[in-house]
Amino acid sequence: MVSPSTVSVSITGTGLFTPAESISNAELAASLSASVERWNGEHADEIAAGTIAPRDLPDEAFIEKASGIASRYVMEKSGVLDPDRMRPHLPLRSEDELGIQAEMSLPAIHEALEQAGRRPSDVDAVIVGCSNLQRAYPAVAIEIQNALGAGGWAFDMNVACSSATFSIQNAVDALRNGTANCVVVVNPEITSGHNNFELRDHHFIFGDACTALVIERTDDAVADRGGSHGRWDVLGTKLATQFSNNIRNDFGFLNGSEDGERDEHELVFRQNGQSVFKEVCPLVVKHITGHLGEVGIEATDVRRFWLHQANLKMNQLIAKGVLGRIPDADEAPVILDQYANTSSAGSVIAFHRHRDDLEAGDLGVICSFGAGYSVGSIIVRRAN
Ligand code: CO8
Repeated sequence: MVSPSTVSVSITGTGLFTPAESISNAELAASLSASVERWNGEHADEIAAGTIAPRDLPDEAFIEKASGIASRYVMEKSGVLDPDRMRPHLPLRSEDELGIQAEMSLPAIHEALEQAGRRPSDVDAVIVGCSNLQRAYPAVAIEIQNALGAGGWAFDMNVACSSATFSIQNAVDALRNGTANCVVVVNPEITSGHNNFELRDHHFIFGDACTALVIERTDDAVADRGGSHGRWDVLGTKLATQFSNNIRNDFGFLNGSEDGERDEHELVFRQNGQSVFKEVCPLVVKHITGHLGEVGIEATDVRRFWLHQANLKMNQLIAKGVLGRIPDADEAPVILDQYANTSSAGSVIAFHRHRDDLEAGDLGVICSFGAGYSVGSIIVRRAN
């Protein structure tokens, strides 16, 4: 019997769904400013008496300077920009209608399957990995499996921003163990549903998108051979977690049963951004350097890093720690200027959009990092 660890596995296709609507920093700052100014006006007496502090206004220029983000896509824009609402309008759907996360997953999956030269009926495993799921059950992955007409099994999983790389590891394990033959990993991130658009520290960070990958045993791959997207052999996967409260969202199934009052800001995304920046960067440098060492690859031999897309300076610092110098956009492509932080989808969007120019034999690293803390790296080599 072939040992599972010697079975070669490849990424044979990727897909991306980008929502139709986009919000610029200027639009976002204007809507939050209107909300803050009204709040300060309503509390003018207390502010004048010094019993409460005025709320600070957002600054459009700060956003791009601090993060590298210029705009973000969202599933629904008018609700996010409405100072009376500050969250998307997502019409309630009946049980007979396709759910919104399944709906955004299907185009991304179909694109990935087309690249892989596969039909939906070839799929025998679907893993949904994303930072927030629209319901407890039935699993969104099973709904997608049904809508695709796929066989096998499906499940949902959540490791926040690292959900895609952790899903890829699960797919690779299933293929090596022989429990699946053609796995779809899909990351439907509707971050606008659980971002906090009411606080200037958080309102600009996230955007919506969905990515998909098809992963198969290398010997089974039919896409190719020499197609512009290439077959990408997985040389190694490595995951790590380390507990931290610096990125949290306490929304959950037990909220209704909890005795005691919660601050409503605890039930959406919140973080201590500076601490995350300081603590996660060295963690990721150590992780990638260690993983490359285990696989026997010099960092300088890596042609491209498709890093998690949260903050431009963070990515430059991480790549500098690994390479010894700040990389150019060709070595570590940036998509967060246009997409913002799309949680688990970010590094896969970078891989999807910036890999066709690489040549057979070129090496790359897909790497995610975020809440948990969690870090995941996938080392790949272009095969054709
Ligand atoms: N406009 C004007 N001023 C602002 C704004 C704004 N929009 N935002 C903050 N400021 C102010 C602050 O209030 C602060 O003011 P003061 O000095 O008076 O207190 C000042 O600017 C400086 O603020 P910071 O110190 O916070 O600024 P930084 O330079 O640290 O930049 C960043 C903030 C950009 C957030 C930066 O810290 C960062 O990117 N850190 C890394 C964060 C990160 O990678 N997090 C990972 C999160 S992703 C994840 O894992 C969660 C997945 C779940 C998905 C959730 C979807 C909703």
